[in-house]
Amino acid sequence: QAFFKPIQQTAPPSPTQRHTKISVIGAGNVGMAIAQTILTQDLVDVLALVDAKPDKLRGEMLDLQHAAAFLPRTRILADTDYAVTAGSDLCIVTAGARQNPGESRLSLLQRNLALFRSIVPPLAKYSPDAILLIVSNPVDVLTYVAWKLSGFPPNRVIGSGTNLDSSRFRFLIADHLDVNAQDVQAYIVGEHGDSSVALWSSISVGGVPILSFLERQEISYEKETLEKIHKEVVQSAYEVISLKGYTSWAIGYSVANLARSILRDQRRIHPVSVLAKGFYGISDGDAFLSLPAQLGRSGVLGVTNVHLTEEEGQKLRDSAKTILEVQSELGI
Ligand code: 6V0
Repeated sequence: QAFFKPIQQTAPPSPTQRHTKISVIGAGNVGMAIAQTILTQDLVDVLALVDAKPDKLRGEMLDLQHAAAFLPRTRILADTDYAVTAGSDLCIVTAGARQNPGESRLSLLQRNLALFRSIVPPLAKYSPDAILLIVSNPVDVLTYVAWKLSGFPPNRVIGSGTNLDSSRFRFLIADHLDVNAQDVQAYIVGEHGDSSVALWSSISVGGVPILSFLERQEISYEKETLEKIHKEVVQSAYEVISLKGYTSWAIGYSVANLARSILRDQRRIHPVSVLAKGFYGISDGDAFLSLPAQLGRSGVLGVTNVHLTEEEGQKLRDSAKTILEVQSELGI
Protein backbone atom coordinates (compact mmCIF):
# COMPACT_ATOMS: atom_id res chain seq x y z
CA GLN A 1 0.00 0.00 0.00
CA ALA A 2 1.56 3.31 -1.10
CA PHE A 3 1.58 5.99 1.68
CA PHE A 4 1.81 8.87 -0.78
CA LYS A 5 -1.35 9.45 -2.77
CA PRO A 6 -0.71 11.92 -5.58
CA ILE A 7 -4.13 11.30 -7.12
CA GLN A 8 -7.51 11.84 -5.45
CA GLN A 9 -9.30 8.73 -6.75
CA THR A 10 -12.81 9.33 -8.07
CA ALA A 11 -13.48 5.89 -9.56
CA PRO A 12 -11.96 2.47 -8.95
CA PRO A 13 -9.82 1.02 -11.74
CA SER A 14 -12.03 -1.10 -13.97
CA PRO A 15 -11.84 -4.66 -12.58
CA THR A 16 -13.21 -6.19 -15.77
CA GLN A 17 -10.83 -4.56 -18.22
CA ARG A 18 -9.48 -7.19 -20.61
CA HIS A 19 -5.72 -7.00 -20.92
CA THR A 20 -3.81 -8.34 -23.88
CA LYS A 21 -0.81 -10.42 -22.91
CA ILE A 22 2.20 -11.81 -24.75
CA SER A 23 4.64 -14.29 -23.24
CA VAL A 24 8.14 -14.68 -24.63
CA ILE A 25 9.89 -17.93 -23.76
CA GLY A 26 13.68 -17.67 -23.93
CA ALA A 27 15.27 -14.37 -22.87
CA GLY A 28 18.30 -14.75 -25.13
CA ASN A 29 19.33 -12.49 -28.00
CA VAL A 30 16.27 -13.24 -30.08
CA GLY A 31 13.72 -13.28 -27.24
CA MET A 32 14.92 -9.94 -25.91
CA ALA A 33 14.97 -8.29 -29.35
CA ILE A 34 11.36 -9.44 -29.79
CA ALA A 35 10.41 -8.23 -26.29
CA GLN A 36 11.91 -4.81 -26.78
CA THR A 37 10.31 -4.32 -30.21
CA ILE A 38 6.93 -5.32 -28.79
CA LEU A 39 7.37 -2.73 -26.01
CA THR A 40 8.40 0.13 -28.28
CA GLN A 41 5.48 -0.63 -30.60
CA ASP A 42 2.91 -0.60 -27.77
CA LEU A 43 1.43 -3.96 -28.77
CA VAL A 44 0.26 -5.32 -25.40
CA ASP A 45 -0.71 -4.48 -21.83
CA VAL A 46 1.25 -7.32 -20.20
CA LEU A 47 4.54 -8.86 -21.33
CA ALA A 48 5.77 -11.99 -19.52
CA LEU A 49 9.27 -13.40 -19.94
CA VAL A 50 10.33 -16.95 -19.10
CA ASP A 51 13.84 -18.38 -19.16
CA ALA A 52 15.66 -21.20 -17.44
CA LYS A 53 18.33 -18.85 -16.03
CA PRO A 54 16.77 -16.84 -13.18
CA ASP A 55 19.52 -14.21 -12.82
CA LYS A 56 19.73 -13.38 -16.50
CA LEU A 57 15.93 -13.27 -16.62
CA ARG A 58 15.58 -10.88 -13.67
CA GLY A 59 18.37 -8.71 -15.09
CA GLU A 60 16.60 -8.45 -18.43
CA MET A 61 13.25 -7.71 -16.77
CA LEU A 62 14.70 -4.91 -14.61
CA ASP A 63 16.59 -3.43 -17.54
CA LEU A 64 13.37 -3.21 -19.59
CA GLN A 65 11.31 -1.94 -16.63
CA HIS A 66 13.82 0.89 -16.13
CA ALA A 67 12.83 2.24 -19.55
CA ALA A 68 9.24 2.78 -18.34
CA ALA A 69 9.58 6.57 -18.38
CA PHE A 70 10.16 6.50 -22.12
CA LEU A 71 7.67 3.85 -23.20
CA PRO A 72 3.91 3.30 -23.37
CA ARG A 73 2.75 1.61 -20.14
CA THR A 74 3.23 -2.15 -20.26
CA ARG A 75 3.41 -4.44 -17.23
CA ILE A 76 6.56 -6.52 -17.50
CA LEU A 77 6.73 -9.80 -15.60
CA ALA A 78 9.40 -12.48 -15.53
CA ASP A 79 9.70 -15.87 -13.88
CA THR A 80 11.16 -19.31 -14.43
CA ASP A 81 7.71 -20.67 -13.50
CA TYR A 82 5.19 -20.89 -16.34
CA ALA A 83 2.40 -19.67 -14.05
CA VAL A 84 3.62 -16.17 -15.03
CA THR A 85 2.34 -16.80 -18.58
CA ALA A 86 -1.25 -17.58 -17.47
CA GLY A 87 -3.93 -16.10 -19.71
CA SER A 88 -1.62 -15.14 -22.58
CA ASP A 89 -3.13 -14.28 -25.94
CA LEU A 90 0.12 -15.06 -27.73
CA CYS A 91 3.09 -17.19 -26.63
CA ILE A 92 6.32 -16.72 -28.56
CA VAL A 93 8.90 -19.49 -28.14
CA THR A 94 12.54 -18.59 -28.79
CA ALA A 95 14.21 -20.95 -26.29
CA GLY A 96 16.62 -23.26 -27.97
CA ALA A 97 19.73 -25.30 -27.39
CA ARG A 98 22.81 -24.09 -29.24
CA GLN A 99 24.52 -26.40 -31.72
CA ASN A 100 27.68 -27.94 -30.22
CA PRO A 101 30.76 -28.08 -32.48
CA GLY A 102 30.46 -31.17 -34.68
CA GLU A 103 26.92 -31.92 -33.51
CA SER A 104 24.50 -33.23 -36.14
CA ARG A 105 21.30 -31.39 -36.95
CA LEU A 106 19.28 -34.36 -35.77
CA SER A 107 21.04 -34.51 -32.42
CA LEU A 108 20.38 -30.78 -31.92
CA LEU A 109 16.78 -31.40 -32.86
CA GLN A 110 16.49 -34.21 -30.29
CA ARG A 111 17.76 -31.83 -27.61
CA ASN A 112 15.30 -29.15 -28.70
CA LEU A 113 12.51 -31.73 -28.66
CA ALA A 114 13.34 -32.48 -25.02
CA LEU A 115 13.30 -28.72 -24.34
CA PHE A 116 9.92 -28.31 -26.04
CA ARG A 117 8.51 -31.13 -23.88
CA SER A 118 9.21 -28.92 -20.86
CA ILE A 119 7.93 -25.71 -22.50
CA VAL A 120 4.85 -26.39 -24.64
CA PRO A 121 2.62 -28.44 -22.27
CA PRO A 122 2.81 -25.83 -19.45
CA LEU A 123 2.16 -23.02 -21.95
CA ALA A 124 -0.91 -24.87 -23.24
CA LYS A 125 -2.07 -25.57 -19.68
CA TYR A 126 -1.82 -21.95 -18.50
CA SER A 127 -3.10 -20.36 -21.73
CA PRO A 128 -5.44 -22.87 -23.37
CA ASP A 129 -6.78 -20.28 -25.83
CA ALA A 130 -3.45 -18.77 -26.83
CA ILE A 131 -1.79 -18.72 -30.22
CA LEU A 132 1.67 -20.28 -30.25
CA LEU A 133 4.31 -18.60 -32.38
CA ILE A 134 7.49 -20.66 -32.70
CA VAL A 135 10.81 -19.03 -33.55
CA SER A 136 13.39 -21.59 -32.30
CA ASN A 137 15.24 -23.50 -35.00
CA PRO A 138 14.76 -25.68 -36.96
CA VAL A 139 11.56 -23.67 -36.94
CA ASP A 140 9.40 -25.76 -39.28
CA VAL A 141 9.95 -29.06 -37.46
CA LEU A 142 9.69 -27.43 -34.03
CA THR A 143 6.37 -25.83 -35.06
CA TYR A 144 5.11 -29.34 -35.84
CA VAL A 145 6.46 -30.50 -32.45
CA ALA A 146 4.65 -27.61 -30.71
CA TRP A 147 1.43 -28.46 -32.54
CA LYS A 148 1.68 -32.11 -31.42
CA LEU A 149 2.61 -31.32 -27.82
CA SER A 150 0.00 -28.58 -27.37
CA GLY A 151 -3.00 -30.40 -28.78
CA PHE A 152 -4.06 -27.02 -30.22
CA PRO A 153 -5.90 -26.78 -33.56
CA PRO A 154 -3.47 -26.05 -36.44
CA ASN A 155 -4.74 -22.49 -36.94
CA ARG A 156 -3.33 -21.61 -33.50
CA VAL A 157 0.21 -22.92 -34.05
CA ILE A 158 2.42 -20.83 -36.33
CA GLY A 159 6.14 -20.81 -37.09
CA SER A 160 7.92 -17.54 -37.91
CA GLY A 161 9.24 -19.46 -40.93
CA THR A 162 10.31 -17.46 -43.96
CA ASN A 163 8.83 -14.17 -42.75
CA LEU A 164 12.38 -13.03 -41.98
CA ASP A 165 13.83 -14.51 -45.21
CA SER A 166 11.16 -12.58 -47.15
CA SER A 167 12.01 -9.29 -45.46
CA ARG A 168 15.70 -9.83 -46.23
CA PHE A 169 14.66 -10.54 -49.84
CA ARG A 170 12.58 -7.34 -49.98
CA PHE A 171 15.46 -5.31 -48.54
CA LEU A 172 17.94 -6.64 -51.11
CA ILE A 173 15.56 -6.09 -54.04
CA ALA A 174 14.81 -2.58 -52.75
CA ASP A 175 18.52 -1.88 -52.39
CA HIS A 176 19.17 -3.14 -55.92
CA LEU A 177 16.37 -0.99 -57.41
CA ASP A 178 16.89 1.96 -55.04
CA VAL A 179 13.29 1.95 -53.78
CA ASN A 180 11.61 1.62 -50.37
CA ALA A 181 11.49 -2.00 -49.11
CA GLN A 182 7.88 -1.41 -47.96
CA ASP A 183 6.90 -0.90 -51.61
CA VAL A 184 8.44 -4.23 -52.60
CA GLN A 185 6.20 -7.28 -52.48
CA ALA A 186 8.13 -10.52 -52.65
CA TYR A 187 7.68 -13.89 -51.02
CA ILE A 188 10.06 -16.60 -50.02
CA VAL A 189 8.23 -19.76 -49.01
CA GLY A 190 9.02 -23.36 -48.06
CA GLU A 191 11.60 -24.41 -45.49
CA HIS A 192 13.20 -21.61 -43.45
CA GLY A 193 16.84 -21.62 -44.47
CA ASP A 194 18.87 -23.37 -47.12
CA SER A 195 16.11 -24.90 -49.28
CA SER A 196 13.71 -21.95 -49.24
CA VAL A 197 11.83 -21.19 -52.47
CA ALA A 198 11.69 -17.66 -53.96
CA LEU A 199 8.42 -16.94 -55.76
CA TRP A 200 9.69 -14.90 -58.71
CA SER A 201 6.30 -14.21 -60.22
CA SER A 202 5.13 -12.68 -56.90
CA ILE A 203 7.68 -9.84 -57.00
CA SER A 204 6.22 -6.42 -57.60
CA VAL A 205 7.30 -2.89 -56.84
CA GLY A 206 4.55 -0.34 -56.24
CA GLY A 207 2.11 -2.70 -57.96
CA VAL A 208 4.34 -3.25 -61.02
CA PRO A 209 5.06 -6.97 -61.50
CA ILE A 210 8.80 -7.10 -62.04
CA LEU A 211 9.18 -10.16 -64.26
CA SER A 212 6.51 -9.28 -66.80
CA PHE A 213 7.71 -5.65 -66.79
CA LEU A 214 11.25 -6.71 -67.65
CA GLU A 215 10.00 -9.06 -70.34
CA ARG A 216 7.70 -6.42 -71.84
CA GLN A 217 10.43 -3.79 -71.90
CA GLU A 218 12.70 -6.38 -73.47
CA ILE A 219 15.24 -5.58 -70.79
CA SER A 220 17.53 -8.54 -70.64
CA TYR A 221 15.80 -10.80 -68.20
CA GLU A 222 17.43 -10.17 -64.84
CA LYS A 223 16.76 -13.68 -63.57
CA GLU A 224 20.44 -14.15 -62.76
CA THR A 225 20.49 -11.04 -60.59
CA LEU A 226 17.37 -12.25 -58.82
CA GLU A 227 18.88 -15.71 -58.31
CA LYS A 228 21.93 -14.02 -56.85
CA ILE A 229 19.74 -11.99 -54.51
CA HIS A 230 18.00 -15.17 -53.33
CA LYS A 231 21.41 -16.82 -52.68
CA GLU A 232 22.36 -13.74 -50.67
CA VAL A 233 19.18 -14.13 -48.60
CA VAL A 234 20.10 -17.74 -47.79
CA GLN A 235 23.65 -16.70 -46.88
CA SER A 236 22.66 -13.63 -44.88
CA ALA A 237 21.87 -15.43 -41.61
CA TYR A 238 25.25 -17.21 -41.74
CA GLU A 239 26.97 -13.92 -42.53
CA VAL A 240 25.38 -12.04 -39.62
CA ILE A 241 26.11 -14.93 -37.24
CA SER A 242 29.73 -15.12 -38.36
CA LEU A 243 30.09 -11.36 -37.89
CA LYS A 244 28.22 -10.65 -34.64
CA GLY A 245 27.58 -14.13 -33.23
CA TYR A 246 23.78 -14.22 -33.56
CA THR A 247 20.93 -12.46 -35.35
CA SER A 248 18.48 -10.37 -33.38
CA TRP A 249 17.14 -7.03 -34.66
CA ALA A 250 15.52 -8.18 -37.89
CA ILE A 251 13.95 -11.27 -36.29
CA GLY A 252 12.74 -8.99 -33.46
CA TYR A 253 10.95 -6.66 -35.89
CA SER A 254 9.64 -9.47 -38.05
CA VAL A 255 8.11 -11.33 -35.08
CA ALA A 256 6.66 -8.12 -33.59
CA ASN A 257 5.07 -7.52 -37.00
CA LEU A 258 3.45 -10.98 -36.84
CA ALA A 259 2.29 -10.28 -33.27
CA ARG A 260 0.60 -7.08 -34.45
CA SER A 261 -1.19 -8.83 -37.34
CA ILE A 262 -2.46 -11.52 -34.97
CA LEU A 263 -3.48 -9.49 -31.92
CA ARG A 264 -4.88 -6.51 -33.84
CA ASP A 265 -6.67 -8.82 -36.30
CA GLN A 266 -4.93 -7.16 -39.25
CA ARG A 267 -5.67 -10.02 -41.71
CA ARG A 268 -2.38 -9.35 -43.47
CA ILE A 269 -0.60 -11.94 -45.58
CA HIS A 270 2.70 -13.21 -44.16
CA PRO A 271 4.87 -16.08 -45.32
CA VAL A 272 4.84 -18.18 -42.13
CA SER A 273 5.07 -21.84 -41.25
CA VAL A 274 1.64 -23.48 -41.27
CA LEU A 275 0.27 -27.00 -41.62
CA ALA A 276 0.80 -27.36 -45.37
CA LYS A 277 -1.29 -30.45 -46.12
CA GLY A 278 -3.86 -29.75 -48.82
CA PHE A 279 -2.06 -26.77 -50.35
CA TYR A 280 0.00 -26.61 -53.55
CA GLY A 281 -0.18 -30.36 -54.13
CA ILE A 282 1.27 -31.24 -50.71
CA SER A 283 -0.86 -34.23 -49.88
CA ASP A 284 1.03 -36.57 -47.55
CA GLY A 285 1.84 -36.18 -43.88
CA ASP A 286 1.68 -33.26 -41.48
CA ALA A 287 4.55 -31.03 -42.55
CA PHE A 288 4.67 -27.41 -41.43
CA LEU A 289 6.37 -25.09 -43.89
CA SER A 290 5.98 -21.50 -44.94
CA LEU A 291 3.18 -20.47 -47.26
CA PRO A 292 1.70 -16.99 -47.70
CA ALA A 293 -0.93 -17.10 -44.95
CA GLN A 294 -3.51 -14.63 -43.77
CA LEU A 295 -3.14 -13.89 -40.04
CA GLY A 296 -5.75 -12.52 -37.66
CA ARG A 297 -7.03 -12.81 -34.11
CA SER A 298 -7.73 -16.51 -34.44
CA GLY A 299 -4.33 -17.25 -35.93
CA VAL A 300 -4.07 -18.63 -39.46
CA LEU A 301 -7.21 -17.58 -41.34
CA GLY A 302 -6.22 -19.04 -44.72
CA VAL A 303 -3.53 -19.59 -47.31
CA THR A 304 -3.37 -17.53 -50.51
CA ASN A 305 -3.50 -19.15 -53.92
CA VAL A 306 -0.31 -17.73 -55.42
CA HIS A 307 0.52 -18.85 -58.93
CA LEU A 308 3.50 -21.20 -58.73
CA THR A 309 5.53 -22.34 -61.68
CA GLU A 310 5.94 -26.11 -62.04
CA GLU A 311 9.51 -25.77 -60.72
CA GLU A 312 8.44 -23.73 -57.68
CA GLY A 313 5.65 -26.20 -56.87
CA GLN A 314 8.06 -29.12 -57.12
CA LYS A 315 10.62 -27.43 -54.86
CA LEU A 316 7.90 -26.83 -52.25
CA ARG A 317 6.81 -30.47 -52.36
CA ASP A 318 10.47 -31.57 -52.06
CA SER A 319 10.84 -29.33 -48.96
CA ALA A 320 7.74 -30.90 -47.45
CA LYS A 321 9.20 -34.37 -48.09
CA THR A 322 12.53 -33.48 -46.42
CA ILE A 323 10.73 -32.06 -43.38
CA LEU A 324 8.54 -35.18 -43.10
CA GLU A 325 11.63 -37.42 -43.20
CA VAL A 326 13.18 -35.47 -40.31
CA GLN A 327 9.91 -35.62 -38.36
CA SER A 328 9.63 -39.37 -38.83
CA GLU A 329 12.98 -39.78 -37.01
CA LEU A 330 11.69 -37.88 -33.98
CA GLY A 331 9.23 -40.50 -32.87
CA ILE A 332 6.48 -38.17 -31.71
P1 6V0 B 1 20.28 -17.71 -27.07
O1 6V0 B 1 20.79 -16.31 -26.94
O2 6V0 B 1 21.16 -18.86 -26.71
O3 6V0 B 1 18.92 -17.79 -26.22
C1 6V0 B 1 18.25 -18.96 -25.93
C2 6V0 B 1 17.64 -18.77 -24.55
O4 6V0 B 1 16.83 -19.91 -24.27
C3 6V0 B 1 18.69 -18.66 -23.42
O5 6V0 B 1 18.49 -17.46 -22.69
C4 6V0 B 1 18.42 -19.90 -22.59
O6 6V0 B 1 18.67 -19.69 -21.21
C5 6V0 B 1 16.97 -20.16 -22.88
N1 6V0 B 1 16.53 -21.51 -22.56
C6 6V0 B 1 17.20 -22.66 -22.75
N2 6V0 B 1 16.47 -23.68 -22.28
C7 6V0 B 1 15.32 -23.17 -21.79
C8 6V0 B 1 14.18 -23.73 -21.17
N3 6V0 B 1 14.05 -25.06 -20.99
N4 6V0 B 1 13.20 -22.90 -20.80
C9 6V0 B 1 13.31 -21.57 -20.97
N5 6V0 B 1 14.36 -21.00 -21.56
C10 6V0 B 1 15.36 -21.79 -21.95
O7 6V0 B 1 19.80 -17.99 -28.56
P2 6V0 B 1 19.18 -16.90 -29.57
O8 6V0 B 1 18.25 -16.03 -28.81
O9 6V0 B 1 20.25 -16.29 -30.40
O10 6V0 B 1 18.33 -17.86 -30.54
C11 6V0 B 1 17.17 -18.50 -30.06
C12 6V0 B 1 16.56 -19.43 -31.13
O11 6V0 B 1 16.01 -18.66 -32.18
C13 6V0 B 1 17.59 -20.37 -31.78
O12 6V0 B 1 16.98 -21.64 -31.93
C14 6V0 B 1 17.83 -19.73 -33.14
O13 6V0 B 1 18.27 -20.65 -34.09
C15 6V0 B 1 16.42 -19.22 -33.42
N6 6V0 B 1 16.33 -18.20 -34.47
C16 6V0 B 1 15.30 -18.31 -35.35
C17 6V0 B 1 15.13 -17.39 -36.37
C18 6V0 B 1 13.98 -17.55 -37.32
O14 6V0 B 1 13.89 -16.82 -38.32
N7 6V0 B 1 13.08 -18.48 -37.08
C19 6V0 B 1 16.00 -16.29 -36.49
C20 6V0 B 1 17.00 -16.15 -35.59
C21 6V0 B 1 17.26 -17.12 -34.53
